[in-house]
Amino acid sequence: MAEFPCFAVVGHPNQGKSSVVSTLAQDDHIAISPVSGTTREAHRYRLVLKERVLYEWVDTPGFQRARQILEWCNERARSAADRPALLSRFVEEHKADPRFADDCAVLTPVLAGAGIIYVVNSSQVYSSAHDAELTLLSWTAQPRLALLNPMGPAEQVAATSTQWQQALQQYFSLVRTFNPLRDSFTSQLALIRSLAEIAPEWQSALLEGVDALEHQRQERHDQAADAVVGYCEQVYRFELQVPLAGPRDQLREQALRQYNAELQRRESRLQRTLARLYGHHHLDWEAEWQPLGHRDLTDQREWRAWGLPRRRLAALSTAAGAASGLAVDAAVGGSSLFLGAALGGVIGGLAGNFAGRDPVTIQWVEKIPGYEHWQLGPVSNLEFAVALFGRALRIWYQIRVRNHADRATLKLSDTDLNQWLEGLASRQQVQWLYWVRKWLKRSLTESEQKQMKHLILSIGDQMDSL
Ligand SMILES: Nc1nc2c(ncn2[C@@H]2O[C@H](COP(=O)(O)OP(=O)(O)OP(=O)(O)O)[C@@H](O)[C@H]2O)c(=O)[nH]1
Ligand SMILES: [Mg+2]
Repeated sequence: MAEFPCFAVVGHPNQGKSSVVSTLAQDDHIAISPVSGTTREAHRYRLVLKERVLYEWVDTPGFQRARQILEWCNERARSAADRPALLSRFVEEHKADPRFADDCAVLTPVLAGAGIIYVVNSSQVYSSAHDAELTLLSWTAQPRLALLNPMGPAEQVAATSTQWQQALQQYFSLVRTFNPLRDSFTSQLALIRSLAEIAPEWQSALLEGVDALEHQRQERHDQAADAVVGYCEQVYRFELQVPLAGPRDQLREQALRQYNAELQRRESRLQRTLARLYGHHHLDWEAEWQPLGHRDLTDQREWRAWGLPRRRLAALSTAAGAASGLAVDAAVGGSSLFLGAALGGVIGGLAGNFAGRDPVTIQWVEKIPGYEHWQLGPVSNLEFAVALFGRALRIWYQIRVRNHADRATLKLSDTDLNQWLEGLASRQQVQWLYWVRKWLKRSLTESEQKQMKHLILSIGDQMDSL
């Protein structure tokens, strides 16, 4: 056995094998495609943390001629004990034969000691071709687990599930369902724990790896929360000065454009930072953000959509305003009374406070003769501040829950964001608003930023259960 756990991910072509490897290895460089036969050779991917190899996953091509290999071995085997050696002999004799190139690439790592993860698209029908693959794999006598990857529609998966369970249970002591595109980090760790059950020699290494991954994830969240706090501090306090050189109206427009461009640049930087933190190097940001490039963030019809509904925001803001200092916890303290009172307040009047106000301070500064200019910023409107912050949290959420096998373009929808913000506990919303209001007046102190970060982390924990 290798010094670290090593599992070959095998099966028919186009079953999601590379997807499983990509998610488990947290590597988005691995080729995944709907074209059958994408993986042509076996590739080893190590998950390394702090210079220690936690696991090695071997991505393999799909089986092609399992039945012929089975026949070849059967003609020569005198007893079951001969089978592993016969398989090795088969590979030795056929490794240069192009007809068996894929099958030899599958069997080689297993015969060299790798454990087996057999992946099937459980929405397909079980066939005798699978029989041959399962028999061959059982002959290697390596630890093995079967993964049902529910790739098709739920009705189809349900229709074939009994068939698969009955067939696979004959060859595998453990059968698990795992969707490499969607299943959560917790499910990924559960899968690794299952591997620990079937491979006693690697049990402690596999479980130590799970601990290390959990620790790494907490660190990532921690750094992500720092990045979000740093981003808000920067964009809220950002000031742009545009010197006078033409008619005022034109200059104002030009200044707004520059200001928007700067905000978008900073948001893109935040996306990249967060993506890198979670090991994503190929997120399709360009395509995703292209349409937003044309949006004018200072057009209220646009940015209002990203925050909380106005009435809700007004009520929460009142609640947050009435809470003072650290008493915000005590004041809100899980009781809905306080919030209820706020909600029952003069909502219309409060909402009027937001209406028609510019999202940022825009002023004509002409104190020094000959140096007149427009100054934009800092952010002065609560709705706009919430919108910017909400977008940052939503970007974090999407990266945080994204599996490395998922290559779809990231999409941020305003309904999603609204629903998600509304889904937070009222207490969290009030606390959040409390800090945003404060932030609009001045920079947060170091200790206030820590409290803000703490709140962001608790919002993040809620995200995982959404
Ligand atoms: N909807 C859905 N699609 C999936 C799932 N798993 C994989 N796919 C898609 O299925 C296709 C094949 O996935 P791969 O991971 O490349 O499959 P493979 O078994 O490595 O394929 P070969 O290398 O060609 O043998 C890709 O388009 C994946 O995005 C899943 O759980 N759900
Ligand atoms: Mg593949």
